This record gives sequence, C-alpha cells and structure tokens, in this order.
Amino acid sequence: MDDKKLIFSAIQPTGTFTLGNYIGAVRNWAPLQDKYDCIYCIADMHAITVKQEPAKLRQNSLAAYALLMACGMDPKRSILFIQSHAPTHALLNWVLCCNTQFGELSRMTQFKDKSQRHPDDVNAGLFTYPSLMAADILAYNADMVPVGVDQKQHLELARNIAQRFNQRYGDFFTLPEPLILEVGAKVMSLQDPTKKMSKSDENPNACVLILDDKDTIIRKFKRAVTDSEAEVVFREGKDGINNLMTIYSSVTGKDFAAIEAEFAGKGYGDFKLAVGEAVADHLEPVRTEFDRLIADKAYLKECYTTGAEQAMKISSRIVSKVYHKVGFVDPR
Ligand code: ATP
Ligand code: LTN
Repeated sequence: MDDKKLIFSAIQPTGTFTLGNYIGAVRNWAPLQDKYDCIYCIADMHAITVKQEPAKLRQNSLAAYALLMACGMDPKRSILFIQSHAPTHALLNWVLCCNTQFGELSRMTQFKDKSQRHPDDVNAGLFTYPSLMAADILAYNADMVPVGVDQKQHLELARNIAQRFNQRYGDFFTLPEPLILEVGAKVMSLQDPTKKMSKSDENPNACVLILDDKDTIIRKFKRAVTDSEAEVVFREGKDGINNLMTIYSSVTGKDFAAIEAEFAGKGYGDFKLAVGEAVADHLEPVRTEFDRLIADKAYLKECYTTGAEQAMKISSRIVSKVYHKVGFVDPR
C-alpha cells in the first residue's frame, strides 16, 4: 500500500443487506476506492454474537461477500475478505479486551438493545463485541471508518481503547475517524419510523432487502406507515414521511425542496409508489450483478482467498508489534 489514507469497514452477514445498510453504509464505500486504500470485511465473527444457524451463516457470508462486489467493491483495487479468515483480529482482540473497561462496554446502547432482544443469550461475545470491532480497525491502523450513525458509539470506544493503549505502551495505534454521512445515515423501519431499519426485524414489511424484486419493494413502500396528514414535506414529527423523503432523495439525488415541489398537491399513495419505483430501479443493477457473481463460486473463492492473504500480510505485522509492546516473548 502507498501513502493514501486507509479506510476500513465491515458488515455482518446476519442476512441480506437492507436498504438501510445500503444507503447508510455499503453504497458509500465504492466511491471511496477512487481516493483511498480500502479494506472491507464480512464480519462473520461478530455475527455469532447472536445465535446463527451454521449452514445459513455460511450461505449468508458468501452472499454478503458477493453483495459487496455487486455494490461496486472491486477486489482488484481493494482488500475484500471474510473476518474469520484473518485470525489476527481475534489475537488482537484479546489484548484490546484487557485494555477495555467493563463500565465502558456496559454503556454501549447496542449491547443494551441486543441483550433485551435476546434475553436468553446475553453472552460474553455480545458484551465484548466493540473490542473485536476495535481490533478489526486497529489491526490495519486504519485512518477512517465509514459507518452508519448507529456505530458511532462503538467507534468512539475504539478510539478510547487505542488512546489508552498508546498511553500505556507508547504511541502506536492511529486513532480512527468515523466517516458518517449526513443524509441517510439512519434509514428507519417502514413499519415503525422511530426505529432503525434492521436485518433482524421480525416484521418482513419493516425493511426492504436489496435483493427484493420490484413488486415486493413497491408493495413494502405502499404499506409504509406515515401520518394522517396528506402533505409531502420534511418536518419534525412526520417520521414516516421524513424517512421516505430521505430514501427518495438518496436514490434520486433530488433535494428535499425539489421533492416537496414534485409532490405538492399529490397524496401519499403517489409518493409511496414513486419511492418504491425509484428504489427498485436503483437496485436493479445490483440484483443482476449479484445473480451473476453468486453463480460463480470458484471466482468468489479466488477473491476471498486473495483478500485474506492481503489482510493477513498487513495485520500480522501489526499484531506482532503489539504482542512485543505488551511484553510477550518474541516467538522467533
Ligand atoms: P443487525 O440487525 O443484524 O444488527 P444491521 O442491519 O444493523 O444488523 P450491520 O451489519 O450491523 O447491520 O451494519 C452494517 C452497516 O450498516 C453499518 O455501517 C451500520 O451503521 C449500517 N446500518 C445498519 N442499519 C442501518 C440503517 N437503518 N440506516 C443506516 N445505516 C445502517
Ligand atoms: N459492528 C459493525 C460491523 C463491524 C464494523 C467493524 C464496522 C464489525 N467490525 C469494523 C466498521 C469497522 C456494524 O455495522 N454493526
């Protein structure tokens, strides 16, 4: 790698990406490849912090990898790999866990949410999730981390861990900066626009999956919860409409004023249909490319094997230095 800034991000293979993952995260990752060195990872180790069916996880991880490529991530220009293929992350995680406080982890809202949602499985991995995420980033000394706004707290913790390590053992880690977009950083559920759209929502109408077909996408938007007015304007209290306007804006590039003008005097039915059509048309090329890639398992394998080698090359050097710094005996 040269002296361009280094980007790192990851996504969990907990299911097909939602429109939230796409607008808030993945879609913004491809253009970064023009300016930066980029490393993108399928976080399968994070995924098992909630129960996963093994065969399904394997299938989802491959699909997620193909989806990253279908969304424009280019294995020739960037490093694309699967987290469990780079054991360095787990090796670094241990050291970082020993530099992370119980109190810090207890304050993470994702931990609080997920432990409430899965009260029968509040496991230690779910609790230390942010430390593994810090390891993902710090194993490459990444400069910037593009994520949706829900991950901001985890990134702040990653910076604190890095800072604490640097203070204790001497300057070593780069403090990673979050890269969070203003518009679309949080796409809300279509059924409850006060909650974020999430892959793990039980209500299938709440989230649009990026592999949904056109009819399904339009149907989900038609059923989206809005309000009892009939005015397409972006305003406090109109959570449902605000969310649809944000989505429409991010797939068409139109600003809110233009959208308000376009739908002045029209009802919500017309607006929802237009949003559904715009989203479906926007995602069409992603679906087509995904179908092509997922049918070519040999090519996918070639890409993720190379990606893991590249990731290991960088991260194993960093982890060796960390192990030396904390006082472990050099193995050779
Ligand atoms: P899960 O529901 O399994 O926790 P998730 O849908 O929240 O998963 P992740 O894999 O945790 O997805 O997140 C991948 C990326 O997508 C992250 O950068 C995250 O910030 C972003 N993201 C997730 N949901 C949304 C959303 N509703 N709006 C915007 N960005 C989102
Ligand atoms: N926790 C992240 C996924 C993730 C990640 C990372 C993001 C795992 N490791 C490192 C950025 C950097 C999420 O989006 N839920």
